[in-house]
Amino acid sequence: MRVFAFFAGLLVSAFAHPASLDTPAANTVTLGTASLTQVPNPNYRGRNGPRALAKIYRKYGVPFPKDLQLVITRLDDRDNGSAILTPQSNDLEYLFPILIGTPPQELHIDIDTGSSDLWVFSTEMPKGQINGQSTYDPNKSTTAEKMSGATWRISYGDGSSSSGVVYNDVVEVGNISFATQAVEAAKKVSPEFTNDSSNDGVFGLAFSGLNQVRPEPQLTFFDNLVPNLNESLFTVDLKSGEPGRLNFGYIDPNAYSGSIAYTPVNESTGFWAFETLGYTIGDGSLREQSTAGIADTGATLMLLPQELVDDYYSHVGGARYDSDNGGVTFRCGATVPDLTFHLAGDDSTGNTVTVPGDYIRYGKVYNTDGTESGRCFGGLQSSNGFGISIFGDVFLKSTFAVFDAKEPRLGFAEKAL
Ligand SMILES: *[C@@H]1O[C@H](CO)[C@@H](O)[C@H](O)[C@H]1NC(C)=O
Ligand SMILES: *[C@@H]1O[C@H](CO)[C@@H](O)[C@H](O)[C@H]1NC(C)=O
Ligand SMILES: *[C@@H]1O[C@H](CO)[C@@H](O)[C@H](O)[C@H]1NC(C)=O
Ligand SMILES: *[C@@H]1O[C@H](CO)[C@@H](O)[C@H](O)[C@H]1NC(C)=O
Ligand SMILES: *[C@@H]1O[C@H](CO)[C@@H](O)[C@H](O)[C@H]1NC(C)=O
Ligand SMILES: CC(=O)N[C@H]1CO[C@H](CO)[C@@H](O)[C@@H]1O
Repeated sequence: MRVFAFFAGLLVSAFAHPASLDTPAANTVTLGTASLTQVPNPNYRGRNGPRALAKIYRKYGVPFPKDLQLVITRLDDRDNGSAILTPQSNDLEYLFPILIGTPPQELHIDIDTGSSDLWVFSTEMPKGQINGQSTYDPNKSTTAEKMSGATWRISYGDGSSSSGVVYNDVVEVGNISFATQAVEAAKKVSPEFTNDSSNDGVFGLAFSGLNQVRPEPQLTFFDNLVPNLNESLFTVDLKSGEPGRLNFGYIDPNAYSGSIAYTPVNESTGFWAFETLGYTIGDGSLREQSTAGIADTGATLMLLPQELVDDYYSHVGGARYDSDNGGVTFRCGATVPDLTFHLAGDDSTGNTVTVPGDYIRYGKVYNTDGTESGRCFGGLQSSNGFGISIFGDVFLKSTFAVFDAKEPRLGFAEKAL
């Protein structure tokens, strides 16, 4: 049995309001809702397609194909984890600030709808694994309580893992807080987290069934909040080149235009799994081909079935699988069509999400000697080996997304201009 006292544990600011100053005045928020705006990641080293792809393989426990392994080894040898790429304009990365403990300690984390653990860099870790990240220090929080006997471990596809112990502590996210949230303090993180010097942890927002705390799995921050949220949902509004926003408990009418089209979610795997019915490339005709996928803010790219990937890139001049980079690349100057997904759950024809071609022109790739190649890595790659498609940030930046835990269902709408 869980030891949480859901209601007793909840501290809700009486007049919580969105943190951002550019919020329209009409957007008045009451008890049981919260809003959090991203902040820029100052240490972002620029887009790296092969590394972004490798990160998704690691996360889903899928072994690297040989080409990808070779390119990652080559990149590690060459740039030694240090800056080499010059970030392109419009190529910025953002993180969410969260507060843990009393007095509050601020950490900058990735929100991840593809996992269910809230884990952070901590003072339990050896110094050598910390590389500029902020750490959670339970000794400096008067409300931290170690959860006796509880441990966690997350294993990745390359054989590495992160693991640690668990504290119950106050967690505040955008003016809403929960007093006894399970905060998973790392004792050890895998090297790619150490290398990512400004990301202090991961904030899981998939279903709690995937939580990795043992012996007793813990609830996500969102599941802890649900009894006291005005509506049992959160919305994700990621943007390209500007800060995105995460809202709990309400749908901001100013954040989208038109209507929200809902599609059912199968939560049995613990993921926000849904299905698309077909797709359209540019202004072509509808191809009816259903695709089962996961809405995952913690994955940068979009991974789809090989046939769809091949079909799509047959419309991009010079696109080809590029063994030197472990994925599809094309000339950066090529015309890249939009890709529109048609979704289940609504008989109206308006139930679509369009990913702009520009988002599929993900980032420059380099020759093996480090010089510019003039080619770009595709934001769309094959999901071979995954068994399911991954609708990552390339997709989610294209839409206003509602993660509704009640049905459960996902809603998509056009972003407000
Ligand atoms: C990597 O770079 C750091 C400093 O930039 C240096 O101290 C270290 O020795 C290098 N490691 C390798 C394996 O080249
Ligand atoms: C907290 O303080 C105690 C006593 O100084 C120390 O043994 C322990 O390692 C500290 N824990 C952390 C997480 O820093
Ligand atoms: C992290 O950086 C180090 C050097 O700083 C490098 O040797 C290592 O391979 C990198 N690891 C990952 C997973 O990026
Ligand atoms: C609370 O939810 C109801 C629908 O369940 C909605 O009508 C109302 O506007 C919501 N209030 C706020 C403050 O979002
Ligand atoms: C939900 O997913 C599970 C596991 O993949 C599958 O067995 C089940 O049939 C699915 N349910 C529906 C209604 O699609
Ligand atoms: C009312 C309230 O608690 N406002 C706070 C909301 O959060 C921001 C930063 O996250 C604070 O600056 C506000 O004071």
